[in-house]
Amino acid sequence: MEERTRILDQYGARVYKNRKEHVVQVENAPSNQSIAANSRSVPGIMTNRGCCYAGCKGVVLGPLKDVAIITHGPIGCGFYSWGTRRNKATPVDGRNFLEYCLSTDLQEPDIVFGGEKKLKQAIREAVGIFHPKCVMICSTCPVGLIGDDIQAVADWAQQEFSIKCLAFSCEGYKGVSQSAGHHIANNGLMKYIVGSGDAPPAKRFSVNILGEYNIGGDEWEIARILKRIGYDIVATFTGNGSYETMKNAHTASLNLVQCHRSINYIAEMMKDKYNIDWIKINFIGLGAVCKSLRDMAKYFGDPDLTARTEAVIADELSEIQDDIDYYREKLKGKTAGIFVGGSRSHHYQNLLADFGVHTVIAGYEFAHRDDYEGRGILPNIKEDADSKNIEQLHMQPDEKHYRMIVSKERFEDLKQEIPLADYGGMIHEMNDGNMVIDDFNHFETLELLRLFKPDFFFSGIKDKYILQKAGVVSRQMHSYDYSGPYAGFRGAVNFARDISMGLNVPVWGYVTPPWKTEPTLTGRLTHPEE
Ligand code: CFM
Ligand code: HCA
Repeated sequence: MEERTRILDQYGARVYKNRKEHVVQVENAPSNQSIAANSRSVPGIMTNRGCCYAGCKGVVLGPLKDVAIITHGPIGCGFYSWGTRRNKATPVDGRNFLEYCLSTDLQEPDIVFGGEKKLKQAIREAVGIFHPKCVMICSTCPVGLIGDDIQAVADWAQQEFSIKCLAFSCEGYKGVSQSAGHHIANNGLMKYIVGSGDAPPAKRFSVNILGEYNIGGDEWEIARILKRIGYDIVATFTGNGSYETMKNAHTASLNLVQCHRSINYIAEMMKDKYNIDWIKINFIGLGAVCKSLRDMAKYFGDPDLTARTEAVIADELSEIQDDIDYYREKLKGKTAGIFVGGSRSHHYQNLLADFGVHTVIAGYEFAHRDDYEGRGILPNIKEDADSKNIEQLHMQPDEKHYRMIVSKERFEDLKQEIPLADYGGMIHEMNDGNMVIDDFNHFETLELLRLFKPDFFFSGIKDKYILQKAGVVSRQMHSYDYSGPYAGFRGAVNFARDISMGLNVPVWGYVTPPWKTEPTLTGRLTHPEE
């Protein structure tokens, strides 16, 4: 395949050997091609990946609005994870801890003499000021290197203040990316929080939303739709979520998995421990939302619920039909590239397709092979030293709360119809000639622009401005720049409006770059003897 060869041929032998496994060009779609993923980046390459702490504190735990999360480490890590992800939350009793960034601000003497004292002091202050019911400690790199016993400090805090205190050893260097941090966070929530509440079983049509982080308000829009149909949302992991609601997550009847990458561990563990099924849903894209709602209705198999689902879908679609037609006219036939962390590059292809935009290049920063190739590949994935480093929990059925929601036979029947405990991955849905790149880097990004000339390139802050300078419409698909929600019905219209604005705005025509009118360097040509 031409474009793949043209990119890879520019690498030296060693880098070529590594990268060729991570770069795939789709042939014979729907394709079963395999791809290398979740392995170490090539040293020295400008990867877009983040770290384990980012995945644990920044992504999974950070959105919990009633938990005082203390970043144990030098101040930079806490500061960088303060509000940048745009995960929003509705205050509880007028308070919302997301506004704050708590950190021990370790200094050199603490690195030399140990940081436990400072951590205890930070917890004392946090408890004194905020009176949280739950405190979480998240370690950054130096803490693991100096060996502070954060678990012992958490145990001390539980006794001292009669609160829940959890310690997460999510030092940045653990694993190969954010992904390790997701797993560590999932383990902690499952071990110490889920199931610790004593609420009675939730109503019949009750769900947890897993892997939805309320970026730009997505969860609010999803909850609006689900509530209209008549669902009860017990807990969301973790967008607009809370310690208080997560404690009773075991009472829900079904788990909905939006971001498979960051939360599949909890979905699986809740199945083993409580027998709660999970289905893969996608609330990004109109077709995807409708399909997800219908799949949920099939799971419950209740005629009234099914009728309400259809009525809400019809009503919501009719409300936005004019906008959809308008933006489709403006966008159809355009092409896009999308490179985000571990799930959106797939989800957003559905939304783009709703408006006639074809995704021609896509990839993830840190997804695993199952996110690309589907869960069928799981038995073939070999564990390496980096993945073995992260604890794998095995749950036993809970004596009190393990319950039958659908019979085994019905489960098997449903499995034929809806994505029950299954995810098909991204590659299968891409077309011939499309390129899929794992752990994409700066050089490859520029090559992709040159070779595919997409109208849109959706990625993150690390390359937003080089894309713009290259004259390509870029939108951050992590934070939605300053916009959102993009989920659900109304979110789809916001998305179409934003990207159509990017394409049709005349503003660039009014700007003359300075280098067009004045030289960036001035000099004088002289003869050496002068
Ligand atoms: Fe899941 Fe996410 Fe993503 Fe992710 Fe992320 Fe994010 Fe993302 Mo940024 S949890 S994998 S670790 S959908 S923070 S809300 S946008 S890279 S594609
Ligand atoms: C993270 C968070 C991030 C970064 C976004 C970006 C987010 O991975 O640490 O690089 O633009 O969504 O905020 O993915």
